[in-house]
Formats: sequence, structure tokens, C-alpha cells
Amino acid sequence: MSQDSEYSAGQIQVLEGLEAVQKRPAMYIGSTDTRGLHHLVYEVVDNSIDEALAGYCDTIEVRINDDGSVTVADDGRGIPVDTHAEYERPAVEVIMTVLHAGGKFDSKSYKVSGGLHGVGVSVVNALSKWLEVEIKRDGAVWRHRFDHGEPEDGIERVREMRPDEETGTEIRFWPDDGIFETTEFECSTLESRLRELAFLNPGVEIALRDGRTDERSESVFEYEGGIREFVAYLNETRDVLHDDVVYFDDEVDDIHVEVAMQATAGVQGSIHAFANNINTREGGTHLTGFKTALTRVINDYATSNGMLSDLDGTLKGDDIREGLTAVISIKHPDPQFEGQTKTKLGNSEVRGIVEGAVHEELATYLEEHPDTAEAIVSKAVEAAKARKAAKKAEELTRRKSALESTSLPGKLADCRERDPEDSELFITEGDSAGGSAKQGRNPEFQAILPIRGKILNVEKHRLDRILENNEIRNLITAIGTGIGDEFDIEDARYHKVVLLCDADVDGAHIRTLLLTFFYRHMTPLLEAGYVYAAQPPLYRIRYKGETYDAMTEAERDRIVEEVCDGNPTQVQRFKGLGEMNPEQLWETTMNPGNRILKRITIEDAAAADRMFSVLMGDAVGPRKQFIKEHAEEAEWIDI
Ligand code: 0RA
Repeated sequence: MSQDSEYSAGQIQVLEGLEAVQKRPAMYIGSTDTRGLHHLVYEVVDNSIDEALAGYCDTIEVRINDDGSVTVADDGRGIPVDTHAEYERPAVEVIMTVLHAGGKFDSKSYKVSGGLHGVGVSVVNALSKWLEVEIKRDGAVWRHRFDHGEPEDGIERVREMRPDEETGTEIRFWPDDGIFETTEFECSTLESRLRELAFLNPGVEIALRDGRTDERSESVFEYEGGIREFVAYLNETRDVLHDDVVYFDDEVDDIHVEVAMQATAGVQGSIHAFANNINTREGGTHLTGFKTALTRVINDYATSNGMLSDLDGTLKGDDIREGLTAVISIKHPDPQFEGQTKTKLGNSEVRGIVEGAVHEELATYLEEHPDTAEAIVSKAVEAAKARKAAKKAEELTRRKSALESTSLPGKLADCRERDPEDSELFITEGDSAGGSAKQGRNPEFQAILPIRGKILNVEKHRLDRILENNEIRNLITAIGTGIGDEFDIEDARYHKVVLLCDADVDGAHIRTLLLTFFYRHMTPLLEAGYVYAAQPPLYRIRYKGETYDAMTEAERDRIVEEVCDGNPTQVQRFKGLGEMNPEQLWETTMNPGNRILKRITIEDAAAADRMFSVLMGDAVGPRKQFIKEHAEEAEWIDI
């Protein structure tokens, strides 16, 4: 369409809607960085999951194509193609171009409609250079194509291609590189969310195929056991205290509640709560209801079985949740999402419903499985005893030395800038790298904190022991936020906390230790996007008096071939940061003009949790297995 006069009134309305999305994409998908990019895929997949929840679809395939596009295909009923009475246009066109039109077509009970999902596939269309949809329905194959959200000019709006008796929808879209900071899809990011969806929706097969020439791969997720298998998966790397995964579900007032849990020997609990397939990281009424009932049921069981006799008092919620892995999933016809990231369930009626369901079902489960009950309760009693014993020491160390100490650590070379937003903290490993970084930095806005040797493995110790560690205390005071319950993001002294570790196995180990600490005790710092990993170059190539740095082996090979005609003067491998002089370190790794920083986010708490416990947890078998499998890439372990 080339002239305004050709637009109908309805068409103009549509364009205004899509234009609003294009002008303020972040309002609809959260951000235009890699996270927002991946949300496009989740949005389309959510529509297919809805089809599955309605009982019409059991296979979903996500394909990353070689031309930068992604295809999402399902075997559902297919998007309707007949003429929509109100808009006088094909229904598929309405769904693709009218904000929130998807939901108006049907009254499926568990519509995913919160957080950043559920904005409608029209938002994906608005943010795509092109979008193609192929529908099998009503005995034929239908195609439609959109250009920056607008129905493509041409013959009929929906073209009937050939007869076909099957049904399904295939949506392929090319994200608009004028809108997104990056249009590179990451298989591992998609994989964790798709795996999670497969756990949450048992019986649905979700496949991920990476068709890009360099990285062909295929994963297929299907879990008949649902969240039972999710908990077993999360605990694969842990020492479990009972073989069965506790599972029950209940439905009250159209609200479906499911719980799966299993106790482990570790100290770190991990409870993942979902509402309508959305990971409610900020918690909410379903989580509160679960915790309240759990505390009550376990205390009741312990009391009536005489298990609290040598404990002065009752079990606290924290005692019971120590080392407990649990997944709570509810499906609600009208979920309300609140909180900063819209990942907190707000429906007040849910609290009592979940509490009631857990109270009744868990009590029954424990009565019927006394060995499991014994394992869970004994673990909680042990935790309560440890808590009491540690209390004094904890108060001492915690209050005095860590959080109330106001003076900055002596090892910190602070920057002059006082505005946290413009300040950067580089955490370096060992004294030699720290020395280079101190000399190479721009002291105006870059601070350096050297960390000596291996910091304490925080996965294995309780807070009181962790706080006895000097390096950890320095870290906490330098960052300024406090930790755990006392954490306050407003007190962060830097909005960039950069891990500057060697590109070798030791460096990866230190980085993982630090990230474990942030993940466990400063989660909001990761959520705020304040944590980064510096990426020092791996190789330096000299040729005709010039030097070239390469971040990867592939880049080294490219430079050697293309720049040096296959005949470089010297190829040097940087083993440690200490090998670089201060100027080199500044130029390659610290200078904001040249450097590459990798932002570390909690894209998927469950996946990160698993990674940390494989590397750090009690079970030795899985760690050996992991290291064996990843030995070649051990130099750079991505979280
Ligand atoms: C509107 C109505 C119906 C299905 C769908 C939309 C639908 C949308 C998507 C998006 C991806 N896959 C999809 N599959 C179906 C119901 C149509 C009917 O009643 O037959």
C-alpha cells in the first residue's frame, strides 16, 4: 500500500496499534536486548502451548534458520482463515495485526496472559522485518505474509496453496534488526525455556532444531511425568534423601494446583513457582500458600510422631526448606501478575486454595509414605539444631564484621567517580593481574578489587561460615549492597561489577565460585543486570609490525588467513591476564571503546541453579561427568 487514501478506517487503527509497538517495543516485550529477542519466540510458542492446553496440539517444533529467522510449528487446529465479521478481513490477518486479538477468538480456560508473555503474536509481527504464516486447516494449506507488520501487498490476502487434510500452524519471523540490539538467537537460552515448558505441560513434545550451518543440533523434550520429572531433573546433581518425588495435584474453583518436591542433603533449597507456565521469580500468593502449609504439615507430622522431643521449640519454615527442591505450578483462568518484572502472582484467593490443597494432599502423602516423611522431617530437625547451634556465632560474625563494617577494604583501589551508574568495579584474580589492572585502569571511573586464590565454596556452607571468609567480606563491603535479607540494590556502589578472570580452567573456576556467591546471596544484583564477565583476548598475532588480538580460536584463524596471508610473524597465546602489560590490558579488556563485556543474567534460574550445583554441590559423580563432557570448552564456562 503506497498511499494513505488506500487505507480503510480499520486499517489505520491497526497500523496505529502496531506503530505503538514499534515505537515503544520495551513496553510490550520488556527490552530490545537479547532477552527481548528471545521473548519473541516464547510469545509464539505460548500460542501453541495454549492450543495444547485446549487439547488440540501435542507437538511443537522451534527451528532456528540459517537466514536469521525462527520458525515455530505446531499441530493444533490452525489459526482460522475465514473472514472475520467485525474487521471484514481474514481472521489470521486480524490475529497478526490487532493487539491482543488472539484472546478474543476463544475462551480457553488457561490462557497464558501475564508477565511479558501473552502480549499477542501481533507484537511479534510488529517487531519483525517479515513474518510468514502457513496454516493447514479446512482441507487446505493457506499462506500469508507480512512486511514490518503490514499484510503484504498482492493478490488475495490469504492464498490457498494446495489441498491438505492435516491441521496446524507454522509461523516464521525475521526479527527487525533496526529494533533489536542483537538478532542472534542462542540455542541454550531457548533450550532451557522449552525444556521448562515441556516439564510444565506433560505430554507435549517440544523440539528445538538449530539449522544454522555452523551449529546444527537437535533436542526433543517430552516429559510424561511433568513436574515430577522436573524435580528429578533439578536433583540429578544432588544427593537425594528419599527416592520418590512427592507429587500431588488438586483443582478448586477452576484453579489447578500441582506440587512436586524432594529433599536433598545440601543446605541450599530451591523452590520454583509457576503460574500459567510463567516462572514467577518474584513469588506471590501461590508460593506463600505453599510455604505456610508446608511448615504446618511438617510440624504436625513431626509432633505427632514424637520427632521434636529433643528440640527446644518447633521447626521454622527455613529449617524445612533447607535442601528442599520443589516445583509449584498453578493454572488459573485469570491470573494477575504484579511486581517489578511482572513475575509475582497477585490473586489473593490463590493463597488459601494452595494452602488448603497442600495441607490436605501433603498430609495424606506423608501418612502413606512413612519412609519419605521420616527423611524429610529428620532433615528439617537436623537443620533446626544446626540453626540453633550456629546462631550465636552467626550473630557475632554477621553483625559485626560483615554488614556493619563501614570502612572499605584496604585492597580496594576505588575510583573517583561517586555516581554508581558511571562506576565500574573489576574483580581480579590474584595479585599480578590485580597489579596490571590497577595500573591499566582509568581511575576516574574504574575500581579494582583483587581476590586472592579460591574463595570459599558457598554452595556447601551456611551463611555464618561464608561470612568468616575475608575475600567474601571484602566483596560485600566493596559492592555496598549487603547480602541476603539485608540486600538493598539502592546501595550498590557500582552498576557494573566485572569479573576479570583468566581464560583458563582456574579462571573459569574462580568465575564460577564468584557467580555461585552472587547467585545465592546477591540474586537481585544479577537480576538488575549489574554483573558482567570481561572477555580478555586469547591470542595476539603479530604481522608486519602490527598486532592483532583474537577473542576466539576461530578469530585467530581468520586473522592468520585473511590478514597475514597464512604467514604471521608470531602467534602468542595469552595464558593469564598477568602476561599482559597494563596498557595491553586496558586496550583489549578494560577500555569501554574496545572491550567486550558479557552481561550475566539469570535467564533461567532453574538452569543456573543446576549448573552451579553440578560444579559445586555434594554429588561427585555428575561433576566428573560434566567436566568430562565439557573438558574441551572448560576454558570458558557459560552460565
Ligand atoms: C484463534 C482461534 C483458534 C485457534 C488459534 C487462534 C490458534 C492460534 C495459534 C498460534 C499458533 N498456533 C496456533 N493455533 C491456533 C481456534 C480455532 C478453532 O476453533 O478451530
